[in-house]
Amino acid sequence: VQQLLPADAQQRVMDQLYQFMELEHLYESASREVKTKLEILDSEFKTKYDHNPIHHLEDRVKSPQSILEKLNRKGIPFSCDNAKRELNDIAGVRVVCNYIDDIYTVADLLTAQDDVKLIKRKDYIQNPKPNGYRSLHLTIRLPVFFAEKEIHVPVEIQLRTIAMDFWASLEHTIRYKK
Ligand code: 0O2
Repeated sequence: VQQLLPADAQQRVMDQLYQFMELEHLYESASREVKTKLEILDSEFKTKYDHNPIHHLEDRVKSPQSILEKLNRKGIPFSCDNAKRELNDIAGVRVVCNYIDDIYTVADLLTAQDDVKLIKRKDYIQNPKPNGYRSLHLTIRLPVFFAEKEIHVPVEIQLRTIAMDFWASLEHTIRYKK
């Protein structure tokens, strides 16, 4: 960067990089909060009923490339501020459950918590997509406490059974290969 760019451009690149690191930390922190809530629910069920509703959890923060593509699709200029303002799926948690009933139990218990605000709910289990995709999608917003501020961060949660997850992974691979 030092050799190729003039000083002011270098500074802009460094500012962007720093903003992206902050953004990544913000959404990773929110994912961790959500995963902890889910792990607590799961372990409570194990203790009380000898049953784990959750088979496993996965999480990811959208890559800069995916953020760029999604903003482009929406016709919005690429910036961290625009990404934070316009995208609710930068942080994503996938909850793979054992049974369909577990999905709705976990979703209801999570969204009933005082600090969790439900923004959007799409039920692709009751109403599968034409290609057969099934999952329950929730977009929630929850507070994350940092040294100097509290930020309410959106997280997209996909809940599905092991079978639905297997199907979605295969379909995703086939679509990607095409
Ligand atoms: P990635 O890399 O998985 O994050 P909206 O956000 O409401 O404006 P969008 O993004 O179409 O519109 O929302 P939707 O329908 O809730 O889908 C969001 C995510 O669900 C996708 O994220 C996929 O992860 C998953 N998904 C949705 N439809 C399908 C499908 O037909 N097949 C598979 N395998 N997954 C699906 P991204 O952003 O596409 O990518």
